Formats: sequence, structure tokens, C-alpha cells
Amino acid sequence: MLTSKNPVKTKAWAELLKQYRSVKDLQIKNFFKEDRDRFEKFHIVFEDIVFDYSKNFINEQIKSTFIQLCDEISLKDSIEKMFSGDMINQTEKRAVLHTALRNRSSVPVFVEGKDVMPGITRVLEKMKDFSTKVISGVLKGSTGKKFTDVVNIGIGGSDLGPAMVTKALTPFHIPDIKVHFVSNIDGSHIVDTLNGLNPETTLFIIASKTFTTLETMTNALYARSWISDVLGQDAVYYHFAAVSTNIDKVKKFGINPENVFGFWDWVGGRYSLWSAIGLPIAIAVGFDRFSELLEGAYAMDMHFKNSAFDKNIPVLMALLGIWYNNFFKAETHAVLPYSQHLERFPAFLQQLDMESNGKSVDREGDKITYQTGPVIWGEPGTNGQHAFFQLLHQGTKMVPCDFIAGANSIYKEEDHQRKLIANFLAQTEALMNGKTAEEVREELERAGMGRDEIEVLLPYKVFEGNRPTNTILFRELNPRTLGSLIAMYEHKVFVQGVILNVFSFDQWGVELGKSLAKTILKDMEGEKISGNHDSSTLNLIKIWREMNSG
Ligand code: G6Q
Repeated sequence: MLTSKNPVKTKAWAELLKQYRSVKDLQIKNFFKEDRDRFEKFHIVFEDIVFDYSKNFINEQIKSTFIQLCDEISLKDSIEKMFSGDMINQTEKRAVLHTALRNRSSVPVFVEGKDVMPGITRVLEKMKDFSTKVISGVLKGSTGKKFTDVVNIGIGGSDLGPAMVTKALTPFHIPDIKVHFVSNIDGSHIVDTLNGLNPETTLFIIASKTFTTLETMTNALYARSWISDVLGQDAVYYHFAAVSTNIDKVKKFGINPENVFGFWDWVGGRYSLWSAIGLPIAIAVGFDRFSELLEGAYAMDMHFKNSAFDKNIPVLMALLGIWYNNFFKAETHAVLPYSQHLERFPAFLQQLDMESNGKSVDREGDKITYQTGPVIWGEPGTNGQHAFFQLLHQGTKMVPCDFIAGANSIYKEEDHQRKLIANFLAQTEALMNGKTAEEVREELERAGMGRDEIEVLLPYKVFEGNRPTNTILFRELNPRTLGSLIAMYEHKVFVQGVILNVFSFDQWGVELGKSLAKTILKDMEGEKISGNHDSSTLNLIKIWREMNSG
């Protein structure tokens, strides 16, 4: 169990409030003028990753008060508890062990007295065997043809992680086999995906921890008919695999038991890409690359577990997040990967962070009176620059940002790469420095504009700057670095959850969504509407029935 402590009532929090008041009106750019070694003091290098947090409202004193906060809320002890299989997901009575899934050491990990590592190794071996056979064509469809397409059917945690990683590792894809992802209950998702695919050469993976999720089951049944209508009922045996903790339900669906991959209730959905939920990744890039992903995550796990807090990337990211969310009242946080391959990374982090820390009851069961998890959002750069960056630069809200990029293009497109990184670096500098009225005036005078016109235009062209950013720059986006990057954010979210005193590993809001639709569905399909609805919902159901008839 985790210690429960209201962060707002700690001594460090009171001290941070004072420090906030003394720093909030200062200029980040002046911190650099006052201290030539600022970058040296406020960046960390981990393997191929550089984390630069110098462009923030932070100084040594604030950092050490935050570390005092970590001590007061027993962060070290909480980290130990997570890694050692303590039942920290108290509301679901479960351990939280995604770190065991990528444990590359020989150290056993116990859950209620039982070492989970042999089970993990067995599943990984099975994934290796299966993915290798699918890639090489040893495993074939019912008519003896090699699989050319793999369709993963899952949603939420059973989709976002593997879909994001598969996209991110595009340059590493195995030729001649394409991996697709279907998640939405909107039928167009599966129809569009299957359009053009050949049932004879298509393999489905049904990924669902519970094997009861409406979206996944609806899509899985559709896929089953798509196969059996063309190839006959017996073909299901060859064309389906499943990843689930609900083995009975999987069997009932008719999936060959050889193609079923288990995992465990101590793997949360949004933390499950490291388990057999990662099977589509292993098929897309090969098992060796999947192992490199796990190795990268393990390396970050060790950095997180063993580094002093003032040199610990996930801890510092978390503290800065709390700083802006709880003291500067920023409310949102933008994640801006300057990488098309990381297109789905903001969406993945949205689930990771908002599902984990979007809570309003503390670990004592009491209503929380301070801000918990921020709204996470973002899009790849440079696209975002031509869209919402206007608000980042000149809006009334402070939006702290993470700028993420690989120094090198895997495709060696050097011209594109230099321009990409020039934009990446220019943005963080501009967000901090802004542009003063004097600078604007000089610029417009140089452009030959008249004095009167300049004075009218001037206020619109001034940028206040002083917008805080983190920069995460790595050598290249390869499986190992990606593993480290994801684990880094997982641990950031964990630390914030510990500080905010919430249970980060349950998701009752998501569970609610799963049951809500069922009631309305009855009223949409039944003879008459029997549910108790407000007049808006009732009339919308009626209108839908009308629009849908004929
Ligand atoms: C993740 C959430 C949620 C879950 C999906 C799919 O942490 O619990 O996103 O992963 O609802 O659930 P199943 O895997 O059980 O189908």
C-alpha cells in the first residue's frame, strides 16, 4: 500500500508557494543572462537522450524544495513498492508490474509470494516463436498461403500502445507484411481497413484483456464472419490469434489454443504494450526489435529506480509538471514531437496521463481540493506551428510544452532533417525570448514602414515570451530509444500520481463508459423506449429512430 499524504499540507508545498510568488514575474531568459552555466546545471543525459529543462521557471532552490516534497510524500518508498509487486492498485486489489514485463535482469519479482518472471519469459518465448513463424510464412492461412496482412482488433490500452509503437518504428518494418489496427466501434474503421485485403492472407489478433469490450467483440465477430463467409467456418482456427487474460471466453470464440497469449491482471491496459499486447509490434518489426524496445524501457526503469531525484529525468519532469499545473495553474500540457513517426505519441500519452491521474478523490477516499492531472494534448511539429502555435506564443494561457526530436533522420533525408531541427530549436527559443516592442519597431523600420503605421501594428507583433519548455533530444528514433522514452513518461505519470495522492492505476471513468451505452442501445433497438432519460436524450433517441428507419 502507498502512504497517503495530502501534498498541499506538506512543509515543502508551503515553501514552494513562497518560491512561486518570488519567481512567477521573473523572466526565464534573464536566468540565462545571470548564469552562464545554466544549461550545465539543468540538463540530464541518459544514454542517447538529452533532457534539457533549463528553459523553465526553476532554480536550485526550487529544485531542492521539490526534492524535499518527494521525501515528505515518501516517493522513494512508493517506487520500491511498485517495482517489488506491492498491491499499489488498491481499489482493484492488484500489483502494478509493467516493469516486470521488461525486467532484463535475473532478479525475481514476486506477487503474493510467487515469482512472476518464469511466466513472463514463457509468454515472450511464445511471442517470439509465433511472430517469427508469421513473418517467415511457416504459419499459413487455411488455404496454405503466407500472411501478408495482420489486423489487430483492440481498443484503448489494447490498441493505442501497439499502434503508436508500430507507427513510430515504420523504418524498421519487415517487408511483405503489413500490420493494421482497428479499434473504433464505428463500422467504417473495420470496413475501410479490410477493404482491399484478402481473407486468405489475413491474420487477426483479437487483443482484449477482458475479452468482453463491446467495440472489440463487435469488430471481432465482424472479422470472424469476413473470414468464414469466404473460407468456411474451419478457417477461423488458422486466421485468428488472441491476447487476453480471459482464456475461457477466447476458447468459446473458437480460436486455436496454440494462438492464445495470456497476460496478467497486474498489467494495466495503458501499460500493456510490453506484454503480449505487443504481439503486433513483434510481427511488424520482428522479435529482436521488440526485445530492444523492452531493453530501452528496462534501462529507463533502472535510471528511475536508482538515480538521485535531482538527476532523475522522470522525477524532474513530474516535478515541473506539478509546478505548472498546481502553482502556475496552467491546466494543460502540450507534447510536441518533431517527428512524423511519433504522430500517435500525444494520443498515447493522453491516455497514459489522463486515465491515470484524472481523478478527484485521494487515497483516503476524500474529495481533492487541488488540481490533479493536466489535460495532455499535442500534434507533431512542424504541422502544429501552422495551426495552434499562435495560442502558445500569444494566447492568454500558459501552456508548458515538451519538444521532442531525434537528431538524425533514419532515412538520411539530411535537408529535411536540418530544417526540421532548425524549427524545433527556434520554437523553444522564441517561446522563451519573445519579441520586445523595440525589436518589433526596429524590424518594421528596416522593412520601410512609416512611423504611424508601425505604432498601430506594434502591439499585435509583440511576443511576451517567458513560455516554459522542456527539450528532449535523442540521437535517432530506434526501438531502444523509443522504449526508454515511453518508460520515461510512464514514470513521470507515476510520480505525479504519488504526489497528487491519487490512485493512478484504476479507471472507473472508463468502466462507466463501457456500461452506459448498453442501456441506450436497448432503447434504440427495442419496441419502445423504457429507460428513464432526460428530455434531451429522450428526444435525440426518438429522432435517431426516425432518421434511421428506412
Ligand atoms: C486502459 C483502460 C482501457 C482498456 C480498454 C480495453 O488502461 O483500462 O483503455 O485498455 O477499455 O479493454 P480490454 O483490453 O479489456 O478490451
